[in-house]
Amino acid sequence: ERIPHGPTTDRPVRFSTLARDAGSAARAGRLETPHGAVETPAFMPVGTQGTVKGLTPDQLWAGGSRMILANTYHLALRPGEETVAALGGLHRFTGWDGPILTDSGGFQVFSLAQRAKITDHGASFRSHLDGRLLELTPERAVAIQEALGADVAMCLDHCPALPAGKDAIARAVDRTIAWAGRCKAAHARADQALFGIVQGGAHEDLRARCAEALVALDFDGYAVGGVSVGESREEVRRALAVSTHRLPEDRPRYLMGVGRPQDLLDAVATGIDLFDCVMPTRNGRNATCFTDQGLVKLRNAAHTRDASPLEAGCDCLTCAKFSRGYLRHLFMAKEMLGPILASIHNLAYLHRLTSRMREAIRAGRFVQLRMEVLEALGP
Ligand code: PRF
Ligand code: ZN
Repeated sequence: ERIPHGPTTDRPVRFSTLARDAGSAARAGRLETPHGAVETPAFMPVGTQGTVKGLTPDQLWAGGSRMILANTYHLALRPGEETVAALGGLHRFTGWDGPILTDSGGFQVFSLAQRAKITDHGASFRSHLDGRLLELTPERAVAIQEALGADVAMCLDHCPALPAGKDAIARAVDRTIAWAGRCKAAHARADQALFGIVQGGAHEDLRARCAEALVALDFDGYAVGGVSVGESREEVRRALAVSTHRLPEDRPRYLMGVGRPQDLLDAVATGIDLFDCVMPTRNGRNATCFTDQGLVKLRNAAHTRDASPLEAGCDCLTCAKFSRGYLRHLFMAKEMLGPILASIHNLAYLHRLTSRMREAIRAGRFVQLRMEVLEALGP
């Protein structure tokens, strides 16, 4: 029998806290996986189809990425998890031999699939690619993720579409808890971690109930889901605080699908360690770039003859070599290098932000850093 909250040394991923902030719940830590270690807080770029759009693994690494995310839903539909397994698993297949996390597919079923139907058994839906009728159960989500072979797999969860009444969110919480138990029972891969996902919307009692039930199941780490799906910033903050507060200190905490710089600062203050989001790469493809002064839109005519870099002091490839005027030209001429260079900068920006947070936590000045950066960024 397993000892609840036992030492993390016998786990496929190990988490240790290196420093704690005095003025908030922020912590700096280290996540060790079978494919290397990650300093936390850390941001994971999204490689939905087994590629972070437009960037090679070498470019990702050079820009500061240390762990990436891939999607069970997309890879199970195409090329199929058996094909990925036959080609050596996700690390060999993608050429990224650092840590990888796979999302379970539940969230994508609801956002992408057609006519998704959910029962206690699982989710059934039609593929958004060819209309095939498919079913994703907790057992199937685990089997696909075991075949893909990421370092971290996620439980199948139910993130209800908003707006939803409290009773609907309560039912989604019950289902998420039951599915987490089935995922845990089905999961057998010793070199892969399994994280539970806390749902419960903006309701403190539901978040608390979900977190407590998942903690009793003793996962390798915990995610906060159902956040940033259309709620107010205040609701996000409250949902986060109650969720993280109930999660064990000695396990990693991951906030799913959140990537705005302001939100990262808020979430780290509540004790979150990991993030993922399509925002840096999606914004990059849209000529929208993060800077400490807020978003810069590269298509703006003001940049036509601007010889300065996207962001002064940024050490990314884009800012080292190219002017705003050149970047604007690439977007106006629809050249593929534009989205690539903008994505490189946006990822480097978020990695630098997490690196500044790690340093500030270690130096006991996280609260000060958060205030300074939020003030410059604006709301
Ligand atoms: N559940 C899962 N993946 C997710 C989410 C969730 O709630 C979110 C919500 N922000 C993003 N990705 N499984
Ligand atoms: Zn840059």
